[in-house]
Order: sequence, then structure tokens, then C-alpha cells
Amino acid sequence: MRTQVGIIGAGPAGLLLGRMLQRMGIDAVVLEARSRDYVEGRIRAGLLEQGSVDTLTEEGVAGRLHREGLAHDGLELRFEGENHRIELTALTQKRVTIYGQQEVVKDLIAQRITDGLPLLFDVSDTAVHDIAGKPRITFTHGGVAQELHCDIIAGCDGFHGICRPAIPAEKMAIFDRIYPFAWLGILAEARPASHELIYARHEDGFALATMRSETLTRMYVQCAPDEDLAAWSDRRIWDALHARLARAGLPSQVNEGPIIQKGVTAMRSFVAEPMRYGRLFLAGDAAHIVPPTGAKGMNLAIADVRILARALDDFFHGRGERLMDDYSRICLDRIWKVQRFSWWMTQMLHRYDADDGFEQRVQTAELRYVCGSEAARTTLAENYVGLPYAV
Ligand code: RFL
Ligand code: PHB
Repeated sequence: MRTQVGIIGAGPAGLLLGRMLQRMGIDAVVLEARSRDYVEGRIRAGLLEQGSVDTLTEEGVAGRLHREGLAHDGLELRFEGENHRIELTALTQKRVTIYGQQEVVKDLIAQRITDGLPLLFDVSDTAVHDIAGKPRITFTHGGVAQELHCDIIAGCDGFHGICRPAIPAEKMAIFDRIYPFAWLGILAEARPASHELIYARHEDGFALATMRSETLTRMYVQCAPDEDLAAWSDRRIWDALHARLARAGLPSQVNEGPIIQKGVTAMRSFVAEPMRYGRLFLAGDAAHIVPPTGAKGMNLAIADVRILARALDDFFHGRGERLMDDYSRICLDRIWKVQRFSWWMTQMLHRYDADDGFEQRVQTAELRYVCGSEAARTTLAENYVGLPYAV
């Protein structure tokens, strides 16, 4: 087989890249290790920046997003039993939208299948070859070994994929922080606690109340990185949520309901530099991970792909390699700003076990400063709704 761009991974990065290339008249084949059901059912991110919504709209894949997504004009910060609203839209003229990552993925898959474009699920033994010369991808599909020749390989295969490790270690610098805590996340059939997201700092640890719809609530509580899920009965989870999201003197807003999914998410900041080697380009989680506190992972994947698609458009349409050569630099400028924001939100809102009270007082002071200063609220808001795109 032969194509112009071999895309490895059908997450938000790979699927959106496939769609953008299609509209630019560039051929691509998307290869995915998992089944369609698995990819469409994987519960992950839920919050889209304004720019991500605009990008999906421009690409003609946002019909359902506009019907079912929940647009938010603010968020709530809760600490010391007090609630403070950050007016995202009043401060930035932008909004964020709650729409599950798996819904974005479903919409992109449906579009690609409707358009009759190649998207192979359940591929195994994927490997990349000659990435500095004439690249090839080998894989097995339906029990048959296959070879895909391409001009460019897009490594959109997430943090545990095969593309990043295919780059010689001496050609890449890795920057990594692992946090001493994780998030225990639940999806429950219950009304959301509030119509906006609540980020809470409490002496027992962080909690976040978010949602997927008016009837499906998504909540997270800080837990140990090696947490045993069996130690968290439904009762213990609800009690933790009531306590951590409490407002002094007011009844709990947390609505209980059947918990239909539970999982633990590790917290990490990770960047691989540069994001290109020869004809292999990395995009999304394949190149970087942020802790989920800033709600940035999927948005950053979309931002990478916007630049990669433009660079490939220039390359395949005779406008040269300048943007391809600049791909990594342009992406990393945004990535490090987003790393900083995600790290800052994380360290301001989580409990550090070794803390002797100093950290906690600094966190409270920082939260009070943020809530009390319009300049600081604006800084939080403009990062949260999404920084402007470079190109
Ligand atoms: P993905 O989604 O991991 O997709 C990579 C795909 O590649 C496939 N793959 C392979 N395919 C073929 N051959 C191989 N050898 C392969 N190896 C892997 C995988 O099966 C997979 O389908 O990466 P992508 O596209 O870069 O997208 C990144 C996002 O998924 C991720 O950053 C976000 O989910 C992070 N995240 C959040 N991001 C946000 O923007 N807003 C949020 O609110 C938000 N909340 C979250 C999050 C992530 C979380 N978890 C579970 C990590 C909340 C949580 C709890
Ligand atoms: C989510 O809705 O799952 C979500 C929202 C905001 C975050 C993280 C996760 O910061």
C-alpha cells in the first residue's frame, strides 16, 4: 500500500489530522491498535477550549457538538469553605464547552467512514522503518502482514505508542515530572453539582465536580498514585466529595446516583523535544502529557495538529518545508505555556502529604490573591479558555 501520510493512532490527534488533510486534498491512512468500540467508549477528557470548538466547526465535524455540548462562561474555585466564581467570558470574551472526548472521536470516525476514507482498527505489530529516509509502516491487520509506504508518518499514537521510542534517544530530550498523587474519577447518573465546574482545594485533598450532560455527572477526588480502587466504596467516594466540595453553613450540592464507571488517572508532566525526526512527526500525547487539572491534553493535541496540517499542506503543494522545519518550535512554545499553567493549577489545588503547613498557607494565599485580583483572574481565565494560536 502507498499513501502520502501514514497516521498512527485514531485518538483526537490522528483523526482530526486525517480530516484536515482530507480537506487539503492530501491522502492519508489511519491505523489504530484498538477496536472501534473500545476507542469510542474510552472515557477521558471533557472540556474543549473555544479554539478547539472553532477548529472542529471549521472542519465541519461539530454538528452534534453544537447541539449537545454545554457552553460555560465561568468556573468556580472553592477553598476554606468559600466559593469564588471566575468569570471566564466576561474577562476574555471566550467560552469553554463540555463535550466528551469520546464524542469528538465518534464524530470524527463517523465522518471518515461516511467519506469512505481508510481507517483500520485492530491493527497489531505496528512498526516504523526508515524514518529519516523513505518511511514505511509495517503492521498486521486481519491476520495479514502489511506494508504501507508513505512520504510522512504522523505519530499520533498517544503516550504509550511506538513512534516516540522509534526516534534515536540521543536525538531527543525528555522533561518529566511525576506528581505524588493521582485522581480517582467517577461517572454517575446524577445531576451535576452546579451548572459550572467546581475546582476545590480541601485539607483532605483536591476535588473536581464536572459533568457530561444535565443527567450525567463526572467527579474526581485526589488519591494516592498507587491507590487501590477496592478501598474506595461508593459510600467513601460520596463522603469525600461532600466533604471536599462543602461550603460553610450551606447544604451539600453533590447529588448522589448510581456510579457507572470508576478509574484512577496518574498525574504527570512530560515533554519530548523536538517533536520531529526526519519524516516522522509526533503530535498530541505521543509528544507531551499534562496533568488534567488545567483540562488541556486534548486541546493541546488539537493545537499541534492544526500546525502539522498546515505544514504538510505547504509541503505537498509545493510551498516548501519552512513550516515543517518550524513545526516543533511553534508547538513547543504553546506546549510549555500550557505545561506551566497545568503545573500551576495542580500545585495550587492539591494536598502535598509532606507539607508541614507552609505549602498549604501559600496555596491559600495564592487562591485568595487570584480571586481578589482582576489581573490574576484574567491570567487564569485566558489560559483556561485557551491561548491564541500562533498560526
Ligand atoms: P490518544 O487519545 O491517547 O490516542 C492515541 C491512539 O493511538 C492508539 N495507539 C496505536 N495505534 C496503532 N498502533 C500502535 N502501536 C498504537 N499505540 C497506540 C491508541 O489506542 C489511541 O487510540 O492521544 P491523542 O490523540 O494525542 O489525544 C490526547 C488526549 O487523549 C489526552 O490528552 C486527553 O484525554 C487528556 N485529558 C484532558 N484533555 C483535555 O483537553 N481536557 C480535559 O478535560 C482532559 N481531561 C484527560 C482528562 C485525560 C484523562 N485521563 C484518563 C488520562 C481527564 C482524564 C481523567
Ligand atoms: C472532565 O470533564 O472530565 C474534566 C474537566 C476539567 C478538567 C479535567 C477533566 O480539568
